[in-house]
Amino acid sequence: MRKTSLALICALMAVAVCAAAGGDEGYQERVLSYDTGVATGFKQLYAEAARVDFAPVKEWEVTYLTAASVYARRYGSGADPAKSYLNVAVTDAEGKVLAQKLVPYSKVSVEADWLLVELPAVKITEATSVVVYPYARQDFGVELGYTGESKRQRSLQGNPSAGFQPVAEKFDWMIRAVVRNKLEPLVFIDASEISGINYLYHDDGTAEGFFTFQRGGALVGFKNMGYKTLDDVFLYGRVEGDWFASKPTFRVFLLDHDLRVISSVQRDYTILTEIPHWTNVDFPDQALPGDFYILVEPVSRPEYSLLLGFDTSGGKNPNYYGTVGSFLEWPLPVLRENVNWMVRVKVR
Ligand SMILES: [Ca+2]
Repeated sequence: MRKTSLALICALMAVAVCAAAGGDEGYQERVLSYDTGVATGFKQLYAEAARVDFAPVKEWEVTYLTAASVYARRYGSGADPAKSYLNVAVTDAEGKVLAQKLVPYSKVSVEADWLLVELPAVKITEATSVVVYPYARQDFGVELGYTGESKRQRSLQGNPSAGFQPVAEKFDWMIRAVVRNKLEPLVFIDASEISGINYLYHDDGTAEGFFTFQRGGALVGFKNMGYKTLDDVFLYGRVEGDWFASKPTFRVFLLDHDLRVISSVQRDYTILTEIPHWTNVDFPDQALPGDFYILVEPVSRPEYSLLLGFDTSGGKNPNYYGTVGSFLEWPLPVLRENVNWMVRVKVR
């Protein structure tokens, strides 16, 4: 009896783990490392670099490397530590540099410590290396910490011309990779910050769904009520697919009451992320006509898409699907009367 219930609990736990690992995974961040965290020694590298190879996180759909962490200490004197640099790079298996940063020696403590080096985010799909070139000298430099004896050699030493070899002493460099499964929004705009006076909108601030289009876009009508100027358009959405590598763009239009273009702005998908959030598109000092429309054309493709949020609190607002000059047939499974595109404008 006891055995049965234990087995049942285990089975339930397995199901729970599977559900957690499923497609709609939440935001996660990890630090990948092989070292034990306690330095057993330091090594000075003159014309060579220290390299550690990392693999993408298996359970994640996508792995982004966003920073490296290096345990190091500065020694010696004879040069200005603000004008000497170590080079921290991320490279692919062929040694091609994917991201890089020069870090002044002055950022490295004389006492040994972890140095966090933030890097331009890199999507890693195969073994990827973090490479640290200290450019040290005997009398002045930065030396790198290492730990214990390693059973699996992922620490290497060398340079691009001579090649990299596993470290002869079989230790692990104290070099770590900071990874995440999604790119976080840089700025969070709360719906309450874009509500009230000077903001026109039909949505209630929470998305009940998302939709995207390869042609045409979300069209929202606004009654002017005496405002003269448009400052910003805010939209709530997210991006998915191969947007990070392909660097697609989309367009936001200001249209007059006859759907003629007054102005338009093009933006990169990168102003959104895989986590839905509000982002703003600047229309600096744009004179407004009477009533107007905002059109957001996501220009999605099979390999990537920009999904725009919609709210279904309803209320017969002027929300449409269309393009410059025309309304198009409503493509959503949800009734048009119930949809409010999450598109807001700041006016004055
Ligand atoms: Ca809602």
